[in-house]
Amino acid sequence: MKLIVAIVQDQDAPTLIDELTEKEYRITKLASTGGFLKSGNTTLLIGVEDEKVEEVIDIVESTCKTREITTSLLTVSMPGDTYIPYPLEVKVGGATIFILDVEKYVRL
Ligand code: 2BA
Repeated sequence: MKLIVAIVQDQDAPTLIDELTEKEYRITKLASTGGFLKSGNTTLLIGVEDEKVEEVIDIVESTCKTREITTSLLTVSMPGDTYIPYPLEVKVGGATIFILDVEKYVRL
């Protein structure tokens, strides 16, 4: 068994969860925050049999879109605490996926 950890954009999460639930996958949704943009994203934990991993990746790929995001990061430019915002273009991927081996799975 594998644990798929998928970090996706909030906008894509509802459709992805619907698609996976419809195919009878079990999911846990976590509200997460990206370290770089410091804005919200969604992390899904999906426990699956080994042979289902590719199907889940395909569903994530077909549901989650890459987007260009313009954000404004604040930087301290002067010793006098002056903050200057500057625009930053970032391409946020459709999904970041980690696949981990599960040693044991218990549902009581
Ligand atoms: P964030 O950390 O908010 O990153 C958003 C996007 O900013 C990233 O998109 C990437 O394009 C850019 N970025 C991130 N760190 C950067 C850096 N140090 N320098 C320059 N640009 C940087 P994605 O790579 O598609 O990542 C989307 C979200 O997935 C991330 O949000 C983070 O929450 C998660 N993530 C990505 N890679 C990860 C990893 N290796 N470990 C843990 N979480 C990861």
